[in-house]
Formats: sequence, C-alpha cells, structure tokens
Amino acid sequence: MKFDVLSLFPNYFQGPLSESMIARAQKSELLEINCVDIRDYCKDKHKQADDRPYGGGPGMVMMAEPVSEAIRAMKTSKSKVVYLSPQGKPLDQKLAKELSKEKHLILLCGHYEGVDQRVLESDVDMEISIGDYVLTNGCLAACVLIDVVARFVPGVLGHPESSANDSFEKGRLDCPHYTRPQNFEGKEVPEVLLSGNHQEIDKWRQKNAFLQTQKKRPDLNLVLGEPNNE
Ligand code: 4FN
Repeated sequence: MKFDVLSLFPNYFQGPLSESMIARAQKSELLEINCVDIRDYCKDKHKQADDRPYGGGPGMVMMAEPVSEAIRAMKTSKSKVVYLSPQGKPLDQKLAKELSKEKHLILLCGHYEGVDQRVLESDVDMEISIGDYVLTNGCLAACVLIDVVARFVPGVLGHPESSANDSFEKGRLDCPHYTRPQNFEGKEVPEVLLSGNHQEIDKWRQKNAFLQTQKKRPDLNLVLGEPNNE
C-alpha cells in the first residue's frame, strides 16, 4: 500500500514514520510512504503556497494552484485523495479497515486556516477527521491515519492474534495486564492469571474487558458494538 503525504513540512514525518512497526513495514515494502513538499509545486519564484483570505480576516489560506498541482502530480487511476480536516468524517476502526483496502492514498495536510475550498471540490475524494480538538496543522492527523490504517494491511502487524487486537475488533477496551513481579508494593497479580487454567483465564479477561469498557467508555459498547470478525 502506498501513501503520498502532501504538506508544507515534509520533514515532520521523519520521526513518527521511521520507528517501530511502520518503519519495519516500509523496509519490507508492505508500505511505501512518500512525503511531498507542496512548495515544490509553487510556480512563482518566492514559492508562495499561502495567501490572504478573500473577505478579509486573520490568518492565511493555502492557495489552490500549488495544492492542486501537487495532488495531480501524485494521482493515478487507483488513487484516493483524503484531506485531513476538522470537517471530515470521524476516523474509527471501521473506516480505517475500509481505507486499508485501497492501493494508494494521497493524504493532504492543512496548514494555516486550511485549503482553498475549490481544491476540495475538484481534487479531494474524502475528508477525514481524527477528533474534535484544534490542531496546529494536519500533519499529526496524517500520521495517526497512517498508523491506524497500516495495522490493517496484511503483514504489517507482528502478532495478528494479539488479545489487544481482538478487543479492538470487538469494539471494546482491553482487560488489565500484569507482568513480573507477582507482588508490586503489596499489590498481588489476580490469582486466576497464575492458575494456568486457560479457560478460566480467558473468562476472566473477557469479563474484565467488558467491565472496564462499561466503567470507562460505556459509549464504545454502543458505537463499535457490532462484532467484526474477519
Ligand atoms: N485543524 C475545530 C474547529 C475549527 C477549526 C479547527 C482546527 C489545522 C488547517 C485545520 C483538527 C482536528 C482534527 C485534521 C478545529 C484535523 C484538524 C483533525 C486540523 C490547520 C486548518 C486545522 C471544532 C474540531 C475543535 C486547524 C474543532 N483531523 N483548525 O483545528 O487540520 O484531521
């Protein structure tokens, strides 16, 4: 799966996308992530990518031409163009799974006040939001989307059967986890986890995953409630 990430800070992504699973997936060529500098598509000698908004007011707007040129330079017949924006469809596991079936995603990151509306109408297939808070720019949102989507690309995950993954698939939180030592500052590991009885352990984990979800995120049982087995 290929990602082209269009932004004004192509170096922004070097950290998050060069570590851990995402780095390994790139080395093994399961993922290809190409960071594109929108400024390379500015035609004027000052490489201006932003301008003042029509109608006045504070802030700057990303100009239609360089953004559009950058998108069109990356686009093929198999591309889906996504603009990360607060107006977008909320990103969740279901949407991420659908996106992971695409061959090529072009991710457009907003800066300043955002992108000229006409680009969104002409060149963008879908707007996606990672949540309801104010961000400085769309780069972190693109990193989040890549991370979430990449986990669904076959081979990217080390252990596809991990229990954490099972819990996510069922749309609820994971159960509490314990490792050595058996006693930490007087707190013992729950007895059943030491029993070696895998049926009992499984029962305990399922029950506690459910209880934890009810207590901390009761909305999750409703929103992601439908089990998703594949
Ligand atoms: N944000 C809100 C309302 C109005 C503006 C913003 C905001 C970065 C270019 C967009 C934000 C949040 C989730 C991209 C926020 C996201 C962005 C995202 C984002 C600079 C313009 C901006 C009501 C949501 C608080 C700045 C609400 N997912 N504007 O953050 O790109 O993808």
